[in-house]
Amino acid sequence: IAASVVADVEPSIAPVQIDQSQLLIDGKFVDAASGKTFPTFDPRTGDVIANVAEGDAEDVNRAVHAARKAFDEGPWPKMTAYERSRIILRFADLLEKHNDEVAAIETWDSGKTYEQAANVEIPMVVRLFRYYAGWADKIHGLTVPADGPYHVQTLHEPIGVAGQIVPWNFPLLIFSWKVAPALACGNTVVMKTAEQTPLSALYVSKLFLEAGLPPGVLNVISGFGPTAGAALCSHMDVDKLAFTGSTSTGKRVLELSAHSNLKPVTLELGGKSPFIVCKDADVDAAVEASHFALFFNQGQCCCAGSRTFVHESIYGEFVEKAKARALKRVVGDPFKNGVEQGPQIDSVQFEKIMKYIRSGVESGAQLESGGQRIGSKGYYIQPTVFSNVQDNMLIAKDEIFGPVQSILKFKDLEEVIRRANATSYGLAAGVFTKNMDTANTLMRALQAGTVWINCYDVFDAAIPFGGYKMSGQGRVRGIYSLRSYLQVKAVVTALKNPAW
Ligand code: TXE
Repeated sequence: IAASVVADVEPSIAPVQIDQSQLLIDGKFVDAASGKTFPTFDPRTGDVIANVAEGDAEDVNRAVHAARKAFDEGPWPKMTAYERSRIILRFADLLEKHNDEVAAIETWDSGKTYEQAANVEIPMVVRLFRYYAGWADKIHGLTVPADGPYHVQTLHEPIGVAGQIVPWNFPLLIFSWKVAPALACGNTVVMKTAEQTPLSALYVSKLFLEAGLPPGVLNVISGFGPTAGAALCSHMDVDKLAFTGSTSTGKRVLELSAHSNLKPVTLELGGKSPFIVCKDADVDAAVEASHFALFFNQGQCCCAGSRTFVHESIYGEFVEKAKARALKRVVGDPFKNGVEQGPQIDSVQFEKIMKYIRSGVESGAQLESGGQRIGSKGYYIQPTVFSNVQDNMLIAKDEIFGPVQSILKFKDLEEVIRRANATSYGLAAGVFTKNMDTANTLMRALQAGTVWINCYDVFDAAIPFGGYKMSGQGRVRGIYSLRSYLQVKAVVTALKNPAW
């Protein structure tokens, strides 16, 4: 089986100094109450980058207490919205200034390419904080024309202490999707980062303090899911939860909320998104977009286009071109220029992906390219393409979360709509066609929180993102995210003189 282009997978020198590894609680960097630490690893080698403080239930409790105080006693929700907005904008300016250092930390801790981190992700984080800073002083209620002699208005108030849990695939980007709207609305935050990637959030925590964020408004806990994460979900003083991660952990988060204080929960979970290439599509553009849709970020995307459905009339041509594109993909040290794909995050994900590749072969899919590990150090996997994939194969049903493209064949539109929707997920979908009627039919028929037409993975601070079905509840980004960080209070005042 042909393999892809391999750049140097030997690691280049680590470019930054890690000088923050403690927890952020109440405006101070502190050790865990237990004194414990845990290692975070370089996915290029499996070597330890740093030991960071390991927060658990006691630290979560301290952080929630600080966030509660900052919410109840102020100053955060009591500040003017304009002042809050200015602090968030100052933070965005500082982050922009430190873009390259933060990007280097992100690459080092997660294995994503430096070019992607420095030129796309960190600038998107800056943009997103500016977007929500702009909302802070534009959040207001309505005057409602109710029956009877009453003046009725709604107040849009912050909910309180927001508990937030993020994964490792886009550590700082997903952090921003959660922290920015929560702060803009006047909430305070306890953030639990992913145990694989704690470093970038700690780095930017310093910038928040430098920007003038008052103590307790943002607290950052590094630690593990079943300890720190679960403690946050079941805490009686947390008023709202936002989670991004696997569907099974998302269910656990809902259970913990139900068994404690019924705090509202927003969830952004897994996916098995269809990417549909119709017979009239521009094949070359569709090949490139479907390649990007699947292989971007080492295939570790919740919205990866992981079921490539191609019309039978162009199937052979498409498979050949998709294979050729995968063979050209440059895999190597993510710090090197021109590298498109770095290592997977860790040995657990690596083993999971290799198991799915074996399952694809065993179930009779045609392995067109890749399928093997690259090198003997770190977690590099060849860009892998399967053709002749059938709907009932595991590789067509489960979220692989790795560089494995599955190409399926379809005959007509009704059939592909039925098959595309025949999944418990519903995060995203891609459509490639030049026919407006086909695009309109698919756009309305697909059960997905985002439909990209003749494009894929277009993200913007203003575009809402989230899932249908078991891909989640609620939306991040855009105006829609504000709703989940606000309470609506109806105020009804009897009128003395209804004539006026
Ligand atoms: O996810 P988890 P994992 C999918 C992807 C991946 C699989 C497993 O398919 O292969 O999930 O990855 C915290 N209470 N996605 O194990 O467990 C955990 O510490 C509270 C898709 O990394 O969901 C981390 O901060 N929190 C996804 C976060 O949950 C708990 C991105 C995510 O970890 C917890 C990542 C608990 N009991 C994985 N257990 C996406 N939607 O993008 C764990 N956590």
